[in-house]
Amino acid sequence: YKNPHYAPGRSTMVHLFEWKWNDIAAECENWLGPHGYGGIQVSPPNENLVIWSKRRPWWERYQPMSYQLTTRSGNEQQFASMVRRCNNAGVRIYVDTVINHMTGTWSENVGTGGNSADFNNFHYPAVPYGRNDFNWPECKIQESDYRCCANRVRNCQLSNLKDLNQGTEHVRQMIVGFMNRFIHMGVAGFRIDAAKHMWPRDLRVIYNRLYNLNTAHGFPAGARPYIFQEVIDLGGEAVSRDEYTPLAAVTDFKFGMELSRAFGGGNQLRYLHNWGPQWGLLAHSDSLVFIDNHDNQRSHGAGGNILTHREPRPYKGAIAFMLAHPYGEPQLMSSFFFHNTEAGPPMDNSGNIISPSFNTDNSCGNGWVCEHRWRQIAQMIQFRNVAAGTTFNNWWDNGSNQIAFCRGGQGFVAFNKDSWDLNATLQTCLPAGRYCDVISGFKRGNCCTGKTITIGNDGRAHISLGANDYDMVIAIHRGEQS
Ligand code: LM2
Ligand code: CA
Repeated sequence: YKNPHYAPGRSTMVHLFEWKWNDIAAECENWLGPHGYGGIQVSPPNENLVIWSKRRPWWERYQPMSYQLTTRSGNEQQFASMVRRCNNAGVRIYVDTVINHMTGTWSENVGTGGNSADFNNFHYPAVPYGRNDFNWPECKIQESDYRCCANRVRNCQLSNLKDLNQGTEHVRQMIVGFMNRFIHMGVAGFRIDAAKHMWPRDLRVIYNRLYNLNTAHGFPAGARPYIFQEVIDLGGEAVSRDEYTPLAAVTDFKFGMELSRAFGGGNQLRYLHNWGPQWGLLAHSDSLVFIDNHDNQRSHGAGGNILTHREPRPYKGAIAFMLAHPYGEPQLMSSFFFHNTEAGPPMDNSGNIISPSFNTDNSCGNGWVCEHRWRQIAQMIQFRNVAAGTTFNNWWDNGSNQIAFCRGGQGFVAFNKDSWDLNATLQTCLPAGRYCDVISGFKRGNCCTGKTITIGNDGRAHISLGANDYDMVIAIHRGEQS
């Protein structure tokens, strides 16, 4: 369950938060496929409660009404067509799977597929679920439970959402059936929402009943789905991430917290020389890593001081470090702009999501940030793909915030977060030649629109990275030589 099964030569998953299925299919063909992306995390595809009383917040999608596949992102047929088109473009789909709970109690009770529920009686006829499928008697998770009481974290309600009992056979069957429909349609795996709030022993039963990935969609015979479990563990809680790593991969929230601290200014970059498990991060093969996610970029979930698109310079630095460094299975966030942390995606007056538009410089419009299209981010995907399987070597630092490292003869990066220029001749692991920096520009024909870096016969290169340069990074690799 720890292999994302990316197509050969690809890496990195992007979370296209609240995108519509048809738009994702087009994005696979037009952008993600051609730029070497490995996969996409999509928003929950199953019917959710429509919450007009809060002006259709993004979080209504974490309130399941049924397992019918009708949401603001599209219907089942559009979902299936997206999976087919993305797989054809070499890009895998991973489903955000909300199986810990059903909707909370609201004054409104109609879902995106037209179904409704009788909250007081725990009755969700469109699944169907009834009273016996939920943990009973009802209790609500209190802040103090996280320190003391694993039992309550698993069996009480998270944010008042009706808590399913995954220990019962009926609930297991409904969840397994729901997930297997996706595997049949050709998805490559799942994000398990709120995994911390479910018992590992129940999740194990569910995972073991899943089909192998569909060979008709290009997966090897016998491949198990990639599963990454959302467990927020910054230490000191009754539930630990270590209970989940024996099952499948786990989201590592320390990763983004530490890199945000380093690139945001709270810690010196030179300390990153031993980045990885020595920083208290998960073992490489267990971890799904990211800088920000849809929760913490708006202070939900783990919250905290996390870099996002709102602070583009340090954010691009942190992302470049994540993608250049071999540690972890990286995920990118692709956002919509918001002022209010509850606000849903760009929508019209009827609540329909408005598609992104695309500008001639490849950026997005209509309220979409599209971090995955930023040149400095998209071109680092190719860096990661070219450097795949190589070692981490030639670490250099100046004793504070200027650092550099090389990737086994394939790529080299340097960062300058100091308030003075970096001007140094550094040893790289690359063959002699002229390389085009993929951060400051791109290669057009034989010409480089950004900085060109020349590596001599001794493997050394003069690196200059001004304190006031537009970006704090230089990255070169063997795929962009001139
Ligand atoms: C997650 N991971 O474990 C998601 O990443 C996170 O986005 C979800 O919370 C959460 N679990 C449940 O799936 C979000 C959001 C909450 C929101 C819930 C449910 O962060 O604020 O709770 O989705 O929509 C909302 C209200 C809350 C209310 C609750 C129940 O904010 O005040 O509780 O709905 O109706 C009374
Ligand atoms: Ca639970």
